[in-house]
Amino acid sequence: MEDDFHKALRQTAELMETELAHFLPTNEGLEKQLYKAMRYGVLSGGKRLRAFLVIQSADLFSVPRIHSTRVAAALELVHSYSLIHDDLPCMDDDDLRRGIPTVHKHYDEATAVLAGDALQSLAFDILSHADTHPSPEVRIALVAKLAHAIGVKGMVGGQTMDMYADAVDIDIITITRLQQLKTGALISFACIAGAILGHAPPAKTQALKAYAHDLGLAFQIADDILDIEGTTEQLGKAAGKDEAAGKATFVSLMGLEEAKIHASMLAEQAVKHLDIFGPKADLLRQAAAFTIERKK
Ligand code: GRG
Repeated sequence: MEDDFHKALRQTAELMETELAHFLPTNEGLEKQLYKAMRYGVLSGGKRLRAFLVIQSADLFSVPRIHSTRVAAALELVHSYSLIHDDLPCMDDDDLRRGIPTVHKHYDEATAVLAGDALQSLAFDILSHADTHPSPEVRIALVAKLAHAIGVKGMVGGQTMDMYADAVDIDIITITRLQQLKTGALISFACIAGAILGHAPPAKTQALKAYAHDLGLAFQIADDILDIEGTTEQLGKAAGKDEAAGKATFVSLMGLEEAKIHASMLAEQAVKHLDIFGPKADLLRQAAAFTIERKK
C-alpha cells in the first residue's frame, strides 16, 4: 500500500504536470521547435522532489498552495534546464534522460541550449509575477535566492568544479563542497523558499537550512551509489557512467559501504534538524529516508 510520503510525492508530481504544462508556451510559428523542446525536456517524468520540498516547507508555515505551487514549478523549470545542459556533448554527453533520448538527441544541440536558457528565464518570470506572492519583498527575496543558488556560488560553480575535478586529486572536503554547490544549492533553495514564502522566524529558517544541507549531500551520495548499483532501466540513463569515466564520486573516494553509512548518517542528521517543527514536518522526515532508499 502507498504510504503517506509516496502518496504526497505522487500528488506533487501530478500537480506539477498540470502546472508546468500551463506555464510552458505553445506556438506554431518559427520558434515552434524551441517550444516543443522545452515541453519535451520538462514534461518527461521526474520525481519532482524539489517541488515536493518547496510545497512541504511552505506548508510548515501555512503558505497558501497557490503560491508554493508556482515556486515549485519555477524550481522544476530550472532543474530541467540544468539537466538539459548537463546532458549536452560538451558536458556529460548523455543520450538518455528519464528513460528517453536527451533533448539534444531528440532535437539538436542548438535547440537544447536555447531550451535550457528559455526555461531558466521562464522560471524567473514566474517568480517575479505578482501571482506568486502579493509582497514584492518576498518575490525579490525568492528571485535573489534562486539567482544565487544557480550561479557561480551555486549550481554553475559546482558544475565547473566538476568539469575540472577529473584532472586533479580530489579529496572528501573538495567533493563535498563541489556537490553542495552543484546539487545541494537547488535543494537548499527548495526548503528556504518555503521559509521565505512563510515569513519564517530565523530559528525555523536556520533549521530548514540545516535540514536541506544534510539532505542535499545524502541525495548526492545516494545518486553516486545508484550509479554503481542501479540498472540502466531504473536510472533512465547509462548506469556506471561516472565510474567508467574515472570521475571522483563519494563512492570512489570512500568505498561503497562507507558511502552508504555516510548517506544514512546524513539522512538521520537531517531529520534531527526538524525537531523544532514537531509532527508537522513528518513528510519532510520521510523525504530524508526516501532520498537514500530510492531506486531512481
Ligand atoms: C549544466 C548549468 C549546468 C548545471 C548542471 C545540477 C547539475 C548541474 C546537473 C544535473 C546533472 C546531475 C546528474 C546532477 C546530479 C544531481 C542529480 C542526481 C540530478 C538528478 O536529479 P533527480 O534525480 O532527477 O531529482 P529527476 O529526473 O527525478 O528530476
